[in-house]
Amino acid sequence: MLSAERIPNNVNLSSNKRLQRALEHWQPKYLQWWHDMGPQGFQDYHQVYVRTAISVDPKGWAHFEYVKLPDYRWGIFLADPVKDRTIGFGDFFGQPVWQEVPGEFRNQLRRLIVTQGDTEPASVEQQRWLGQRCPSLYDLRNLFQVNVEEGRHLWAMVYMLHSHFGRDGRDEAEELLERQSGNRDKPRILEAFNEPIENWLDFFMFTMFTDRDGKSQLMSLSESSLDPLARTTRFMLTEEAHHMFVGETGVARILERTCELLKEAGFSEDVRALGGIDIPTIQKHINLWVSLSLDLHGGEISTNAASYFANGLKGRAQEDRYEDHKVADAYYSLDVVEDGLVTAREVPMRTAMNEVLRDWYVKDCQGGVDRWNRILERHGISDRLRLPDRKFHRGIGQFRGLRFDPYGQPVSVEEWERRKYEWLPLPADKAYLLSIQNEPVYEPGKFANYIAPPRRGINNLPLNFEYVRTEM
Ligand code: BYC
Repeated sequence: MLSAERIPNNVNLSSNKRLQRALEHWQPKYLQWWHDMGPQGFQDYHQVYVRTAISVDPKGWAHFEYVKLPDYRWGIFLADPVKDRTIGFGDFFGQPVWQEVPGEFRNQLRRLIVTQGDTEPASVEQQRWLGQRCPSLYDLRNLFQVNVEEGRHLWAMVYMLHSHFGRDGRDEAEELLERQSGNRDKPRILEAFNEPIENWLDFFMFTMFTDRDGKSQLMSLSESSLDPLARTTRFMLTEEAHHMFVGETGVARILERTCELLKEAGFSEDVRALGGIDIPTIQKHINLWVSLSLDLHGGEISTNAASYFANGLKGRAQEDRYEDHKVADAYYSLDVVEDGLVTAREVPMRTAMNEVLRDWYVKDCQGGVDRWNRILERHGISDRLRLPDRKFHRGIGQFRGLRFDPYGQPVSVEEWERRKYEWLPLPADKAYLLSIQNEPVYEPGKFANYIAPPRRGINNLPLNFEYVRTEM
């Protein structure tokens, strides 16, 4: 039987026989998936100092211990209920929230939950080889922390499917383990989750920008009228914060080291000659991961988004900050492409909800880039990093297939072909990054040459703590 000790939870698992039966069937398949598609080379003989959520109060979810990865206790948690919560937006504004899925919204809700759920195992698959190129034990431990929590986020969505969607939900839960990132025949649903993450600059950019889409999507789902979905995503957000910390500080530490190397070389040397990562390469990776993550917000004009909002399924981030929660007759001024030209057009706000969330996302990303630029400024370096324009390198929405430079200026096919590798990582950039990451750094307290140590260790432990140790 599945015990609360094995699966920490606050959903009364021990008295819910139906959920237990569904999970008993699914869990062995999950563990097999984790073994085959999870961190490669660290399943059998390594102990990792990770945080396990054992309850939703701050003490319980920040519980640290050494764990063998396959023995991690993936739990199921909903944030505490809000008393007398009512629907916060859309056509049913003000009515009591739902504890069960209304029949008429079953398909839409299932689709949202499956799309969210699909990203979680996808990211673990994308990152599964990184441990073998890690810049330090501290970073290795952070990678695994992110991985086990993405695994737990999958559990959170599977809990929703098993508890609220019957047979269909159980089938969907199995399919979440069958699609595979980058697989030509059964790929992951959203495009960014099929991109390879081969090096640690990609990983830090992914956790900075793609996990931040996780944040914006989870914030909007945490407004949902389906209360169990709102509560489960609210708790997921607490874990998401650490993932973005890993991304933002990871890039910050690379930048810090790049600045030091530049200074050592009297600002004249190509930083690659000193084994560092040059600023243009960092900018190209920003351009790549931001454009992929902008796509994750869906089309600018979307009847799906309008319907999610109208039906109260998916709101805006921080819905209570808005005055008008029905948004029945508001308009949004959007850049559209007409006859090959970009022009502003007013569209019904409900159809522009993906763009409204994208606005929130871009602003949140900008804050992080500003903090990176302060590092350059502090070192007296005049280069600045920037977010690419929203039209650049888009694969979804109106700008899909059109060509714009990172400043948002249209460019011809010839110019794009000639200059795209000024803006996006070139195969040779990838080869360079792999070359400096070939040798993993497994010695406690040591860091690869291209990255500065962090300011402090995990859970107030020193930097030379053995965050990942080999089992005797
Ligand atoms: N790639 O009306 P449209 C995270 C499809 S990340 C491929 O424009 P909609 C995490 C769309 O499905 C957050 N296809 O879009 C981060 C539709 O298909 P159909 C994940 C795409 O539906 C790091 C068609 O294009 N959570 O948690 O308004 C590590 C037209 O759709 C893409 C969610 O996404 C794409 N990028 O919005 C781990 C929340 N974009 O109907 C985890 C749930 C769109 O023609 N998902 N399409 O077959 C949603 O809210 C919505 O599905 C989307 C799309 C925002 C993704």
